[in-house]
Amino acid sequence: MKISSLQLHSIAIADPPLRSSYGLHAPWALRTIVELRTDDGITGVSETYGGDAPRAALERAREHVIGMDPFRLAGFLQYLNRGRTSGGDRSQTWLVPGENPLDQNNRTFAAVEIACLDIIGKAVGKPVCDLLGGRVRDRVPFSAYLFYKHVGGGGDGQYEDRYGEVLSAKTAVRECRDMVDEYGFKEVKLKAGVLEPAVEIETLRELRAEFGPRVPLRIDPNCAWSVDTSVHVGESLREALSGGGYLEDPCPSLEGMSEVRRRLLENGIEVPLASNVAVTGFGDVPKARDLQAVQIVLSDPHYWGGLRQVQYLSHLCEVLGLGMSMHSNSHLGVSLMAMAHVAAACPLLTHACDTHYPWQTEKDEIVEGGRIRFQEGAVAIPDKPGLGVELNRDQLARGCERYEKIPFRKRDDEAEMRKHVDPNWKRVLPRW
Ligand code: GKR
Ligand code: MG
Repeated sequence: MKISSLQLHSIAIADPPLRSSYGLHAPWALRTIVELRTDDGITGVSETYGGDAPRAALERAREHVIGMDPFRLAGFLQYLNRGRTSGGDRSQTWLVPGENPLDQNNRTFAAVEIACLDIIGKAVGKPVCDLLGGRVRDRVPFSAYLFYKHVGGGGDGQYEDRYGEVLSAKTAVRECRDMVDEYGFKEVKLKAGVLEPAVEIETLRELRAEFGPRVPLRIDPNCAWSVDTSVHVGESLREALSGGGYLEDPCPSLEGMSEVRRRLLENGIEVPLASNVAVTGFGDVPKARDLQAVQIVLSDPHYWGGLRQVQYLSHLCEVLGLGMSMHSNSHLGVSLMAMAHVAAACPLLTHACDTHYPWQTEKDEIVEGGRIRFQEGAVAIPDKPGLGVELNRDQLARGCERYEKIPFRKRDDEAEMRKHVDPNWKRVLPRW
């Protein structure tokens, strides 16, 4: 079997004005849908970061991908990394996920690997998770991912603004209630680093009061806090984060997080620290462990180099005595299914995975049959071969049309913040 065609579909999907310490989400999020076809007529798909740079990197790989046997993937990673020197800052401290050029090979490989696994699954009649050694769970738990936001549903103004403005503790609790009632999530994450720490502390406490100790909470300011502020927040949230919660990337650098952890432990506070900003590759994991900077590593097939790499990461975390969960970015159903398949096949998955999926809408979904359903906060692994999804051609074409109409080709939350909220806004770390 050989790959005979590679098609790239750049799409735009409506995204509400969500806030984070990176800035503001643009009205459209960009994604690339990768479609591979084999000489015997099997098609495989994947979804990855959007815009010019990821597409150009996939274009550069075309020469190697065409003619490649989809079963022979290891050589492709070698090919991408030929002549590459290690080093450089691959963290997501300063660049939003998907924008660090040093990580592009992993992202390119992941996009091709996932589409190849979809092909292989269809060829042998097995779901992708069962190609990865087999599932250890049939249903993959995801968490409610709360954002502070401005009014608006994103896109061209024709999208429903389901949650309205959320810039206070009270409105965040309302947002959470709505999401939990609709999707049945059993864990909750708050994207923080947006409002004064006192308001974000209040938000977590109110969430705890509303949902009780059986719903673990996590808070992620994407490095917006100094070490002192992180320690203060950790102390203030001792109770709210107990019982399976965590503090995610409170401040920049592994060294900073190590100090936060040490000072919290000295005060008898056990809250674990998680990271997707400082730990983005295998080389970071032993250091994070040795410094006791990170107790939970956030995987993500899109930039850790695909599904198998996430499985290796799960194993490594287990060996090193760390926990593992999964990071996300704005995405549609193809990504959701790739995340679900690999999470189903990871023996170690200590916390529900993140997902931005509730922030996107049926109107933009490109998989046949509409949006993937959550049952009790989990995605069930379908019995179909491969990823278990097919592309809806009309919806895909609409996504491509939207992409052609919009004026930007990369995610730039800082620029959006300056355009819509504060003309002088800059990403300052730590902000508080
Ligand atoms: O969507 O604004 C966002 C998030 O801040 C996202 O880009 C982060 O990568 O979800 C992410 C995280 O956990 O850091
Ligand atoms: Mg994070």
